[in-house]
Amino acid sequence: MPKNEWWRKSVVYQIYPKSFNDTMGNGVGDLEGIIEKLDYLKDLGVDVIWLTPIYKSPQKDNGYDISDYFSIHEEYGTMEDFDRLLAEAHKRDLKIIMDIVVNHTSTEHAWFKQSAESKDNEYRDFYIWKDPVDGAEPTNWQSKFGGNAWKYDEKTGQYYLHLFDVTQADLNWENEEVREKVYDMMRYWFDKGVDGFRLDVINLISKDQSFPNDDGSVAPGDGRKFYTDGPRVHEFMQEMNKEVFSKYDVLTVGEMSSTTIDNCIKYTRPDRNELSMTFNFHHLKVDYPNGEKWTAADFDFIQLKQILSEWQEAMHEGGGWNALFWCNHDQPRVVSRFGNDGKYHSESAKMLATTVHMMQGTPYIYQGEEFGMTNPNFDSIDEYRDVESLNIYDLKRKEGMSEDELMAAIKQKSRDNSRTPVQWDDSENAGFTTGTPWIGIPENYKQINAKDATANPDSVYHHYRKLIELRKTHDIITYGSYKLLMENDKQLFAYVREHGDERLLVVNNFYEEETTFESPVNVDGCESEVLLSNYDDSGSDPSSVTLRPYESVVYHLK
Ligand code: TEU
Repeated sequence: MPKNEWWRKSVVYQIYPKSFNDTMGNGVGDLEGIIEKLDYLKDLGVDVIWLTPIYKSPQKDNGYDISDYFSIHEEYGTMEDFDRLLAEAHKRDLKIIMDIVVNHTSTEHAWFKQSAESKDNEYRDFYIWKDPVDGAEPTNWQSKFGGNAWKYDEKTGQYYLHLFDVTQADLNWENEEVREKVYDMMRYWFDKGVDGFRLDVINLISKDQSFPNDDGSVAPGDGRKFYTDGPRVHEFMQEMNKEVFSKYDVLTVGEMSSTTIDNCIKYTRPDRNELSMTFNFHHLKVDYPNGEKWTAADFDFIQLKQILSEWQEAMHEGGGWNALFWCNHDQPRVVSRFGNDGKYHSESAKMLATTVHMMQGTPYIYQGEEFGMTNPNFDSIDEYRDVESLNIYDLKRKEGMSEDELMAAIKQKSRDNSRTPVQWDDSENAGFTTGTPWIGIPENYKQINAKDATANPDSVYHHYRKLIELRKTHDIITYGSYKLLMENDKQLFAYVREHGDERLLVVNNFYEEETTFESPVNVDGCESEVLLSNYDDSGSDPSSVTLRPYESVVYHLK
């Protein structure tokens, strides 16, 4: 039975400030814009707000390239604005967690600028510099955004490592001084009163110090096995916990790239003193055929169920804790991805919400998800802004991929799918800005927007409100065990949660065709009630049910 920390019962709302709400008219969201919407978030019922990076940054990767951890990016406002945001949130009993990016900094960060000055600069060892090998890159590792992960520096004749963009240089965690500086920075934000951190790609900080070439067994120059959940990562997490987290009552969620269940149990089991919970992405690769993201493809439903269920069961068993989510700023919109963003928009958005919110863990809602925002379907590369999409476009075109094939993949997979402005209402620019938005706004804002959704009691928004409320009123959602039912069924995602003498039976039809559910769990003699459904007339007897398009029902059995 997990311990009773507050974050186990919380629901987190993710804000991507750039696209949230603009009050200055410059086409980019800002902190004041967040303050303006705090009451909206309070009404939704969430407990915690996660802000993606708002620090000073050249914005090559929308803030994941930080040039100063102690100041606010000027388009978003000032430190005074931040302090006010924190105070206003706390006044409403809403918590705020910051995004901490310490695998890398921007090459504009003062540490990197010093480091690049000369080989004997006192900051040289803050980053990972290597001599050329046979006149070329030190290893064949590939950057996550395409191309080799090492960049040659003319001035000092060495290469630096960048697992992401060339402007995002990896910090050298072997250097104790780096770690101390990072912990100081973390304490600065906690001393200000923030309630937790989301730690960007934190499982990549420990690199294999022999820096070997990748033999290409997964993909040419993949490299991941030499830095993912690396040799000293748990040691570093325990040190960070001891030096920082243990001194505060906070939520810490690690973003874990290509991780394993065993490692995530280690990161989150309370007695190991590392993190509160982890994000993993295995369930969001079910539309990457053979691991390839840049191909337009359908998703594998059986695999989706299998992966989510494996994590549910193993984390429960191992005493770890999951962050639950479909959406974030790096992923396409879920209703367009695994649902139906046309005729069954509302039914499928609600069904998807129920599927993930009834699982064990802490759910995260990404801005706009709560009323079913969709992918924008931009047709031309000129409409995309994301560094990853733009790099990949150049690279794949050079490799000879056809324009049509590539654009189909980008349309489906681009991170910009989730980065279009929040559609607040049906006025010009969806009420996001009075200026020119930094990225286009999908046409459907006239039908899909927060104003209509809050006014309509049958909306996706109100379904999310109910899900949040259920989590607060039923302990079984937080503590119950999980078991997948009918694992090979091609249409139904059904599972059962169990806690004491209570059970929740969660039955979701993932498709447009009707199907029948014959309960494989014995429900004879049980009292059964419908806790939640996306149709208003679902019957309360789960023994044999015909499920309509995207129908989703939660039965409470006692
Ligand atoms: O993302 C890490 C990460 O590996 C991804 O989800 C990434 O977007 C994907 O692999 C690309 O195919 C985090 C942030 O969430 C992301 O926005 C940043 O760009 C990245 O780290 C670098 O800081």
